[in-house]
Amino acid sequence: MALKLYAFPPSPRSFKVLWAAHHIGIDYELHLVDLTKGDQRKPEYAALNPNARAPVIDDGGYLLWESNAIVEYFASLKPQSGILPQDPRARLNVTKWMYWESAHWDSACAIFAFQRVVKRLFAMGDPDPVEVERGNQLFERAGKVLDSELQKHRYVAGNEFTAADLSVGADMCIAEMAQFPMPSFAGIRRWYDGLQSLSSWRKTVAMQRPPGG
Ligand SMILES: N[C@@H](CCC(=O)N[C@@H](CS)C(=O)NCC(=O)O)C(=O)O
Repeated sequence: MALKLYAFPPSPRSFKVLWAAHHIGIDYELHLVDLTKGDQRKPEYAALNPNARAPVIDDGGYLLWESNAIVEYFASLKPQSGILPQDPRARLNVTKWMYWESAHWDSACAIFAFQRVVKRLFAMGDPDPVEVERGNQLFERAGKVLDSELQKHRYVAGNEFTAADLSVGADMCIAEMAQFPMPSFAGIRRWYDGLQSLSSWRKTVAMQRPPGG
């Protein structure tokens, strides 16, 4: 039975798990959670994810929500992918970045996503300049940390592509649309150019068009 992946492909957290599945070769059956129609608030969806948010997976009755946990689950299904190192210290270096993504990077990126993409999609008015400025400050603070690492090595957690790149990189799927303020971040730009050249990234981007868009 194919693993069921409930997602809204245009959104970065859904992009993350779709990209991870494509990158390491996880077969899935896509179930669209159309956030523009409020699918996430339907009672049958709440039974899968009580947070009423996407994504969630159902693997033969095993339910898992939180995009970073789903990426870890995929990695455990394909240990040969090498995206989660076996050595505990190397592995925690990857896990650390996934926590960082959830706590700091996602929060900064989400401000631009909401102000510049979601508000337009739902006709909720212009971006709020106070919120955009808060986003600029959070993005600058977190971006500096990421950029300095990416000036030292090729990928987020070292010179190998890992789950940390899938986690932190997925937020970049709306970098242009949401106008992330990153002109000074040469390390992030170089890394992001590399991500965009991956066939797994391009396959996922092709799914991003909003329903009816
Ligand atoms: N921390 C969660 C965040 C999930 C999340 O907020 N998903 C958004 C889309 S990117 C959502 O479903 N929003 C719908 C809503 O808030 O009604 C994860 O990484 O899976």
